[in-house]
Amino acid sequence: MAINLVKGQRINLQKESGQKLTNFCVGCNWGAITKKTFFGLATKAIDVDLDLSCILFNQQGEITDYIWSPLYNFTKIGLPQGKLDSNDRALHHTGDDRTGDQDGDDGLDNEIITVDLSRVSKEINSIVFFLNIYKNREYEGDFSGIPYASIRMFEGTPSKVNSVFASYNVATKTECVGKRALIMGKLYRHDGEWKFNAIGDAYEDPTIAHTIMRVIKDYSK
Ligand SMILES: [Ca+2]
Ligand SMILES: [Ca+2]
Repeated sequence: MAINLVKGQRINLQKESGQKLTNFCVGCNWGAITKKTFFGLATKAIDVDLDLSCILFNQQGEITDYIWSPLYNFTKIGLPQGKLDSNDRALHHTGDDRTGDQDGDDGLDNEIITVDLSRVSKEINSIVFFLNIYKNREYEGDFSGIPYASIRMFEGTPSKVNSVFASYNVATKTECVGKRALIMGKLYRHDGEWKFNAIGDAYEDPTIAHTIMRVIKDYSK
């Protein structure tokens, strides 16, 4: 049975078999909005662009590495160009999905960061995952307007889910109404073991740059 994460919950990365969860995917599944047109006779999909990202910190809480979409370029405000791999290659992002599921829930996650904890550089002490809504031309709303949006940790590959370890339902959370950014949670080392803290804090951040600055300031330790 997958763990249904509750805001603030801290969990051990231990499977029911007793083995440690080491190789897994952190993914987000969401759908485009279906809108009726022509007096309700036809439907049209409105693209929803969510972005899953993470920032890696050392023990001192200093930003050490990051993953966010390469389509973002914040060099003007002093943030580095986005990239899909961590420097140690332990984490990999499958790429920026800019539309969401167009034909209903396909059961697969639209953006995924694969994680191999055994390869994470020794200097990394925590990895904070977060989700943003990109304000595209079609959708400028909040999480509550999206038909479904969920985040989960699972074993398998981006195209095949073998076993869901934990999940968190974003679109149905009342605290996500009016919010466009979600600090999902943090993988962190504690006494030599990796653990996960389901932070679940939602914010009205207008852009991902605001959330990046927020994570660096408030979630680094
Ligand atoms: Ca996206
Ligand atoms: Ca999907």
